[in-house]
Amino acid sequence: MVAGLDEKLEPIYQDVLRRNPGETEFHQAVREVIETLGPVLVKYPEFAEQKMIQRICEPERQIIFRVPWQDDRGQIQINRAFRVEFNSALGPYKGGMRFHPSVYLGIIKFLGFEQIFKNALTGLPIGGGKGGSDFDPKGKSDCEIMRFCQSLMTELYRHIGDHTDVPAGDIGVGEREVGYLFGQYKRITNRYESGVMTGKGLSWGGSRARREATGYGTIFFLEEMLRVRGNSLVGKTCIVSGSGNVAIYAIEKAKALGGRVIACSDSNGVVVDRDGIDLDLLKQIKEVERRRLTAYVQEKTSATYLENGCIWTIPCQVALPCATQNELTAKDAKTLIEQGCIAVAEGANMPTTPEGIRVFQDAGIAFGPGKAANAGGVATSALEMQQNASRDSWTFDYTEQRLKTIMVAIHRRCHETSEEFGAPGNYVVGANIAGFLKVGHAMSAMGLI
Ligand code: NDP
Ligand code: 2IT
Repeated sequence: MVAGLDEKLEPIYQDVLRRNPGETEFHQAVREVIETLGPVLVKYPEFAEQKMIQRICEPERQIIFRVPWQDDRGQIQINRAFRVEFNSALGPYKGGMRFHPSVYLGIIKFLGFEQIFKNALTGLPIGGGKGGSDFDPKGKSDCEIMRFCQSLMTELYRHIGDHTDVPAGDIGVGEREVGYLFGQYKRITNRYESGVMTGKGLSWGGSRARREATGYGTIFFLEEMLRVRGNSLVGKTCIVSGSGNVAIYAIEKAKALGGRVIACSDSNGVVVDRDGIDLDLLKQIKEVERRRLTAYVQEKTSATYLENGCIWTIPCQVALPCATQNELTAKDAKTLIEQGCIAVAEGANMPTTPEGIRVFQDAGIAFGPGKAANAGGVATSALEMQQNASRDSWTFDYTEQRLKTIMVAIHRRCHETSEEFGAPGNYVVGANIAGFLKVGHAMSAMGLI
């Protein structure tokens, strides 16, 4: 018996454990959602009869395939790739592709599961899915990346489509990889089907503000959490983990709204710049030169590098985990609070451990869970699909304004739902229940699917 689950929910969770052995991240994501659904079954007993939670925990379809490719030395390499098409009640499966050596089925299923609720919260017509591969892009040449992407798409193309499943980027997959994937799709199918992938380049069907969207959206959500507490970002010291797509644009918007961002990181270490992170330099190193963060301290004397350091030991008022899952533990949460942290918004997916979340919530600090706070990326992907469907292209300002409106609405929906279900200000409860209700009602209307 696991503590914290009531008698109706416990067997559902035990069944998920039994049916999906070894997939610890998936178990964690499911548990975090199920834990909050007790009051939903009281208010909507039909969901229990319809076995709605059990149905949502089982992916509609899971695809696992071999990706053979040749490296620059002519050696044959074999990777494994996944696409988990989790739920299409609200629209085509939608979610990114992750290339990282840690990828296995349990990671893709946790991400796909989170994506169902996140996408529902956006209010846009997108279902939930996720994919990826255990391919490690680090140290690979451009040609190797291209050959790998082409081989992967040679299998994946038959499973996706603008009304079926629409992949995008995630860790290790950005505009370059989306380009190689989309190019191969177009070549195999002989169709310029723009809406089959998002995160495309601006000259070939991409949306303005998509690159910025996840990071910007996280800061818009943070601002709303601070606003309802009579506070703002102005003058706040912020730290951001990671230095990839989400981290860079979270830093950009936090600075634009008056925050002082003094630290960021990668998987090898932490940079602290007492003058504030130099965004032009960071973009040059990460987006243009694709180098490690150590290059930053070689250029800036105001910066120090903590090799293998933990970013959460740096005193701040706002913490923004934007790297990866389970990167912020209960110990880190306690350190942050002791040193004055008042707000946390998750740019990454599931970066805070369940124990860490409990520490934040017990201390009453503003905590924005990833499925709400980082929904701006996928929301802007849905706006990219809209532009593709109407063969249109919007301005940056208009697209950013749409993104902001969506993030404010997500915050409001989570806040109102947390109050309605007896946990005011608990955005974990609000996000899980609001997302679940939207998907549950749609599935219910469509019969036994
Ligand atoms: P990127 O590949 O652009 O950047 C990832 C960053 O996180 C890098 O700095 C990387 O460091 C660091 N990182 C990755 N894995 C680890 C690890 N195991 N330990 C420590 N650091 C790590 O990815 P994104 O910025 O796109 O994604 C970051 C997070 O945001 C992920 O959780 C992703 O799922 C989530 N997300 C992304 C969205 C998007 O639109 N891109 C949308 C919503 C959520 P290093 O270079 O050393 O590996
Ligand atoms: O986790 C996420 O929401 C993403 N990686 C973005 C997905 C998308 O389809 O834009």
